Amino acid sequence: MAARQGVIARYAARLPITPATPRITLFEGETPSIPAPRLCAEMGLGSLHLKFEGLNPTGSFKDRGMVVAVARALEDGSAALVCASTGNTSASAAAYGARFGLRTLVVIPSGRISVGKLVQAQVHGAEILAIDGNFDVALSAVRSLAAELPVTLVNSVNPHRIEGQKTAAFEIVDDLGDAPEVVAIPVGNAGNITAYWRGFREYFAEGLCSRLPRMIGAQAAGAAPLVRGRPVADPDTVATAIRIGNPASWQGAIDARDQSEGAILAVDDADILVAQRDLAMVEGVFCEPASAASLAVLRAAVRDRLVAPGTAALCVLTGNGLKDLAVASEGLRAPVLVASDAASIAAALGLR
Ligand code: AN7
Repeated sequence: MAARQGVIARYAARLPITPATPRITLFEGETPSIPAPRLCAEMGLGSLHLKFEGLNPTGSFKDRGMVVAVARALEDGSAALVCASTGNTSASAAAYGARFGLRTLVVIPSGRISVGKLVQAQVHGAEILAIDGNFDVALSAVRSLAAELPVTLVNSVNPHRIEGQKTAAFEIVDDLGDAPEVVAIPVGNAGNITAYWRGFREYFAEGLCSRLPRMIGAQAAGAAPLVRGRPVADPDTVATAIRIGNPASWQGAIDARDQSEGAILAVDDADILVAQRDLAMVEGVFCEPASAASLAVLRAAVRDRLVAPGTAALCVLTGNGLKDLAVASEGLRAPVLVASDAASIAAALGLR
């Protein structure tokens, strides 16, 4: 295995960088596609891998696109990064801003991002404002702000974000030897499904994979504008990362769905939470609720026969489970208090 390089150095020839673009990195990307044999058997699939993006430096896939956006911002002499966020974009922007010397300005929907993500942005020194409105309102506000001021918008409407994120598709093919037949992926603002589809198409066009995957997108039932075919004014879901009612990359998601002969389906919060727990209990991988929507949608697609037995499938797990402990801890039993001697511990465990 070659030494870690990070997204820009590893895929420089396939990214929108110039000789003057600084080759920055926090060693993002190069995340594993982890085999999930027990969930694979449960669904009767041919293979199942989990692309665990929670292992990126700030714990989500956002770092792949952020490094490219920040490198270009530095090249352009920008003074600051600005974003709206459901949490992960702001955590990533704050880390890269801190490391590479740019102010980071964040607008979040008040009370609706996980504490872990908010604290990440805070510890990295971002300047954070909360609005009494949802992500869609916050994004609209920062788009207007960035149009008027010499700051760089680092939401996925920044095309360099999508370019960086497409490298996850390259890695899947590089690691597995070909594209999966089906890729299940959560969809919020729809930048990531757009990026994966672009990445697979670029590799396919160069003959680096023999097939294109069908893209199966997952939206939370209470925040499913792409499934309903119109924006949702008041999106709601336990998966706060994808609590988005009017995705910026709407057309990108529709193109990925239609060109790949895939689907975008709604999954209930209850099914998302069961999927999160199953991934942790059965495969040893702890992802955040939005990420678990990919397993929930794959299960639904298998059940509804959209995905046939024997298929080679992959779920994109976009963020780390440690991001949102409040949701994950609901319904868990507290540790039993015992005396500190071995006999008491053994007795409490039923070992004698
Ligand atoms: C864990 O951080 O929109 O469809 O502001 O954090 O590309 O938006 C996060 C989105 C999936 C959806 N999984 O990806 C933000 C933000 C996780 C996420 C998505 C997000 P897109």
